[in-house]
Amino acid sequence: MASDISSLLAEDRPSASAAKAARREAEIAAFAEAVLDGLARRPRSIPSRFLYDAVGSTLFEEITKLKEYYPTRTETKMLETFGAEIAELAGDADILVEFGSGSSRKTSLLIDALDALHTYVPIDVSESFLAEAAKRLAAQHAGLTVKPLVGDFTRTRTLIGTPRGEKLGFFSGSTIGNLTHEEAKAFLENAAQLLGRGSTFLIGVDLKKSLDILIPAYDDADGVTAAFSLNLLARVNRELDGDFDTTKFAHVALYNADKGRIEIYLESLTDQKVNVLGRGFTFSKGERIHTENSHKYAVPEFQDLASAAGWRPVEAWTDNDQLFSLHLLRLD
Ligand code: SAH
Ligand code: AVI
Repeated sequence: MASDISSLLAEDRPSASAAKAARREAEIAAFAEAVLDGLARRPRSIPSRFLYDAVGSTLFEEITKLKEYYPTRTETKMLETFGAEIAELAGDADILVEFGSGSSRKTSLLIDALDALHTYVPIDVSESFLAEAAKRLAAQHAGLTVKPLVGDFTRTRTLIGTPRGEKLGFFSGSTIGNLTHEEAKAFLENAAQLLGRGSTFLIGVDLKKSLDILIPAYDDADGVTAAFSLNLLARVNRELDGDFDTTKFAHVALYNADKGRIEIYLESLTDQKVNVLGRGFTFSKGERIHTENSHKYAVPEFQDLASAAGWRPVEAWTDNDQLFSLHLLRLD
């Protein structure tokens, strides 16, 4: 990203296409640095935010519809059930700021429940997907001002163009689980700066559970999650002049009980050499690239993390099957 965050509202100005091109160039440079560094280090790893280009965002939407992937339908049902209670506790919030908004589909439930709301600020790194979702939300909710911001939510330092007002933050889908505990704490501290004193923050957090449920959610029978992971290598080929043969890597999802997280890897199926931006990388059969973590939390464990970052836990809801949790936090 050229700066921490950019407003898609700039699209209305004549310099819009130049700003968009600059953002794209900066994002490709960041991707190149992450891939070249990540493939050179041991163990090899590439940060999960690069999974979300236009193709990756579309594949993630497919994941949310899988029978094995319980988080989206569970959280949606919880927002339907507890929406009024959440709105009551969020008080007079008139600005909703969503981190990693994706399709914003669940957000409509929250928007409908919040009477005083006039502005919605979705933040996402996946630019074209964000622009489409913002347009759809504005069309669905008459009178709501939608101000999309494109960028990395771990590096967002200001909410440019956002009016003053009482803010409710929203971080859905357990995307906070894609951050390590240290990264999640730093994210929550930064969000406190962005949202300000008196604000509330609603966070969807996946619960620890049996591996019979957890593993298929990250390794589905139809191979949609595998396609989502492998798109990272296809993205390297598209954007960084790479020559990965995606049929020679396999998606691997395993649970690390010590760290309480699903870990996702791309594993080389053979000895091979791959080129990226003119640099060669050799892979032995079985060698892996770590592409994602998805941390799972018990309710008190997440409340402790939030408290350590300066947020006061106000309420936590879980579904009847104890699959997922919603946390409401306040910044006093
Ligand atoms: N909240 C939605 C989408 C979850 S998928 C839901 O619950 O269904 C995760 C979303 O976060 C994607 O849209 C992805 O593009 C975005 N994302 C991931 N890492 C990001 C980062 N570091 N900065 C900004 N957006 C990020
Ligand atoms: C976006 N995030 C919360 C998803 C998760 O469950 O960790 C990403 C995902 N990766 C594979 N499947 C889903």
